[in-house]
Amino acid sequence: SEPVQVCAEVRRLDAREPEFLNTLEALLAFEDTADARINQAVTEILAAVRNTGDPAVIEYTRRFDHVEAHGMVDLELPASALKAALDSLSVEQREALRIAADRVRQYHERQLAQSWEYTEADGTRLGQKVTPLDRVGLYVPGGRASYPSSVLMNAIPAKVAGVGELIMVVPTPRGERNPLVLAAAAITGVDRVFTIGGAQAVAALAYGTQTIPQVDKIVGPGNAFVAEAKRRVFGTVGIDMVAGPSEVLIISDGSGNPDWVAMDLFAQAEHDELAQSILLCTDADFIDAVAASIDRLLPTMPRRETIATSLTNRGALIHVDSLEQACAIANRIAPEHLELSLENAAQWIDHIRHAGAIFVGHWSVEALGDYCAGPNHVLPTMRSARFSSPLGVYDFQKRTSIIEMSEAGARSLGKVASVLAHGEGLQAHARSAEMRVEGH
Ligand code: HSO
Ligand code: ZN
Repeated sequence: SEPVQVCAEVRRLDAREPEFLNTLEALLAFEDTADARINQAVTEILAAVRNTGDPAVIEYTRRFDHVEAHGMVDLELPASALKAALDSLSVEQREALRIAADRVRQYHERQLAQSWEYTEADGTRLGQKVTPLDRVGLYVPGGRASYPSSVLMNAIPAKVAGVGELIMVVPTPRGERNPLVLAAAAITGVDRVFTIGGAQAVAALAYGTQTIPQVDKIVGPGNAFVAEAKRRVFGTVGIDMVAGPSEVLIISDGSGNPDWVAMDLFAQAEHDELAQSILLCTDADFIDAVAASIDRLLPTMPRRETIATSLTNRGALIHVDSLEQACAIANRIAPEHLELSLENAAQWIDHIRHAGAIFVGHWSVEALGDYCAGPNHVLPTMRSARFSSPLGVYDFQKRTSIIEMSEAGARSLGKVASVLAHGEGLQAHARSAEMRVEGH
């Protein structure tokens, strides 16, 4: 598209300034606003779908997506429609989806946890049994943020885990379908697809309707209504994380090409006006070069308005003293994506404790990770990398403890349990343990 004058006033900061940490905190702060209007709407939708099921889903789909359905059959896509979507792609697109899917599958197969058990000297056996979830719902947004790559990233770990049935929901506003999304569903073996969305789709999956089976967990990104609905049904079903805007932090030692760095910052910023792209660099001249690259390249980007808003409001180019200082700041930020744009990048991995994904060296760009490197692109945002992990096979598996006491084991441990039970004032606990000690 035509170059147009837009510019991003990306703030320049210096980590040596006394106020720096406060400035950084203010920059990272993000209010996850669940406003009253959204709360109210979600409350109504959840109740209506819970009470009447299919008719409520059909009515909300008419109202919000402008799709007329006479019954739920009109809102379910048959396997033939998914197959047709796959066939409608160019050879190049189909191949790209296949290669990406294969690489993501290979990576995730290594995450499969196995059941284990061990036997003690007296014959007592203890173990942990791992089972996949029975049924999972995958939410896929419609419109601008409808990413086929996210279908791969959510569906593949579920399938690798052995989830019994994977049900996808995707709104099709005014009947408009995204063939790449449906093709990704076909490739990954999604079992059923309903063309519904919003809080009504989350409610249908969480409570079940006459047609839509109740699931055990709901995963996938969505707008504010979807996020709020997921929060509210949590407990009835499991959910993945409620993700914030996407973030990238790049650590540079001034090596490499400033255009690459600028474009990597853009790649995050083009997702969303609230997305966050930050550069930490030890070399002031290189920061100038990146700023010049931003000015030159921004007008050529189709999403320049979004990029400019994101970079201006939430971006920063930060001069740091040393790579040690950069790593300390990175650990404080706990970014979703961290690029180590460094000469000897691998030797800095050990300095990073908190990040969703670390991209090591100039060739390891986030865009490859977003689509096809293999690891998951659903990553902890809003500093939650301090305590959580990328989406993985483990999110679709659960664990059950197995306790098989031998007689000798029960007789001896019964005494231990009895003492502790008395200490807690729980006589029935104590007696039931003592009965095993006595053996009659
Ligand atoms: N960067 C996004 C994932 C994505 N990018 C999807 C392109 N498509 C969050 O990690
Ligand atoms: Zn991305």
